[in-house]
Amino acid sequence: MRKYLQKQSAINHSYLQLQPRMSGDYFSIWEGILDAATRHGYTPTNCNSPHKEKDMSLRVVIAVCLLSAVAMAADSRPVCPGPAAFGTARCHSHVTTDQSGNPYAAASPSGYGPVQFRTGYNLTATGSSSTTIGIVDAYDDPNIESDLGVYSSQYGLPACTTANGCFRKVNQTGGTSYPPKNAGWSLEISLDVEIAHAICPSCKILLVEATSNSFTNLLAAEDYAVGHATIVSNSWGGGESSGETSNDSHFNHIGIPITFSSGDGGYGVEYPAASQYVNAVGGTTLTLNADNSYKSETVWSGAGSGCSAYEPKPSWQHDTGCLRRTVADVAADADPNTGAAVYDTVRYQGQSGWFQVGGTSLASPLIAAVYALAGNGASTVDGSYPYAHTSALHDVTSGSNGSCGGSYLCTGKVGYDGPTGNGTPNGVNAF
Ligand SMILES: [Ca+2]
Repeated sequence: MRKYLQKQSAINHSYLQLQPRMSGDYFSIWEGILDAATRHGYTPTNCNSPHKEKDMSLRVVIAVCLLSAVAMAADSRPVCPGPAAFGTARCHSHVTTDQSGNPYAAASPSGYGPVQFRTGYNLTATGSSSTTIGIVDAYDDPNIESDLGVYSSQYGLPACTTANGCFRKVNQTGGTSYPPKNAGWSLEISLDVEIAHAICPSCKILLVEATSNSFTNLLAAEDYAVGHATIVSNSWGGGESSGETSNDSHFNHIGIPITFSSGDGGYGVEYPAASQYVNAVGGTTLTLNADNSYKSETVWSGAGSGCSAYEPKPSWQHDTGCLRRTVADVAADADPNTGAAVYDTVRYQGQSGWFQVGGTSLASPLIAAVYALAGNGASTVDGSYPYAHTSALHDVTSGSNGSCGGSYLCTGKVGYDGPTGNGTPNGVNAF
């Protein structure tokens, strides 16, 4: 659908005529097309009903619609520059862009909000104020607390502020002398914090800002987060290296689930998602019904997956395609086209306001917050729990994130597969 729209919009930037030929249950097909167009920012106008065209087969149906492309987001781009240089990490968020490839922001939200994610993933609990979701990112977002306030107001969520004890922002040693501001990482921080609050509105949030995107600083921030949070979410990574297992001690904390986004470059493995001690979170394209209930999911093409070159295989992984650790363990929505509405006023590429953001950077805080809702983290060992509770997950069985000879390592399959692990949340019982 997106490719079709983009192709058409290259011809006419303001309006395009949508005129698909349909057979079968054409009314529901037509409805689906209009729904997809709307989700991509088009406003359908001057539509007629599907009708059979006289000169063609009786099974062929024509319907016509003009779609206003005013609010269209054409594609997406990585928020952080990359690939990450050796010894550094990049954030894994992707933001939707306009026709010129620039990030697109608006005065009102576009993309999924709390109701969509919570209804879609069958999440009804609101969490506990004795649970703290730790979020580790690089650099400072000076506006995060006020931006979270706008997000909460927009969606009717409880306020989460320093004053009411819900929100806390610290540097990597727990102090309040913050690192330099960074626009890309600020968008990442907005995504992480707002999604954590959306999914677990009663939880506390601890944002730990590393001095830079070096592993040295990010791991220091990780240490602080693990010492002061119940669950820790991370949406960053870099290439694997032979010395990586020497950093694994930072993640070896039984009873504190640590989530890491699996990457945003498609088939391939990144660290720390590769660490045997973390929950590697892959990505999907999440489609919802009109009432926001779950409809379907496929592999998101950008999700990282595959065999680690260095990490030992955890005892709970039984797939046969990797001698060592396989990425991922679980997954959640990550496609920017079905991405989250994110409010960020730190001007990014000339834009501020409501962005639509995806990447496995969205999936990681989402899964961390589901762990928070489950309230069971202290009983879990690393990423093992979902492997023993797959009946409470949606199994993703289609889509691909690259070329691997059609194997489960880069292809959605029945049961475990690389890009989505054991699947996505269907309630909290797998966490
Ligand atoms: Ca699967």
